[in-house]
Amino acid sequence: MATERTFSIIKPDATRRNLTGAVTAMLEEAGLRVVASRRIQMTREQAEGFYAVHAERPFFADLVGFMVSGPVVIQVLEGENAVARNREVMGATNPANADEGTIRKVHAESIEANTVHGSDSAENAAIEIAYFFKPEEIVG
Ligand code: RTP
Ligand code: MG
Repeated sequence: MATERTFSIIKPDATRRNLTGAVTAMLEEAGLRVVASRRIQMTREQAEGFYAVHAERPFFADLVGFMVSGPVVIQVLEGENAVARNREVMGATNPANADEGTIRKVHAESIEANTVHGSDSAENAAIEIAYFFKPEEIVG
């Protein structure tokens, strides 16, 4: 399996609780390497564009409101099978359904305030990475 990259967001519920390091440690322990990282306050326009695929979903407005409610840490993660490995360590969207030891089981507050985002395919990872990072900001 070749080295792959995925896109991660440490969400506002986690930065608010000072969990950036704790979450990053769990990602690193899962075999992922942080090859780009930046703390930002997302604008409403950025959040709407990022989640455009969910625009018609009933939770869209709440989701955008949540994602701009505080700082986030955007990261590019690199490793073997990085997309799947990251989804595995994140756990299920709803923390009530997440496996023991996953980031969402350990840290998430609710189905919305669920601590992390991770790309769901290699194709989307490339799109999401390019949405926030210039190539020269990623150092593998
Ligand atoms: P993500 O995109 O953040 O990695 O999460 P995911 O793939 O596990 O979940 P997705 O279906 O893509 O949903 C994106 C985010 O929207 C919020 N959500 N709220 N209130 C609700 O029913 C609901 N469902 C989803 C969560 O923050 C979810 O991570
Ligand atoms: Mg998703």
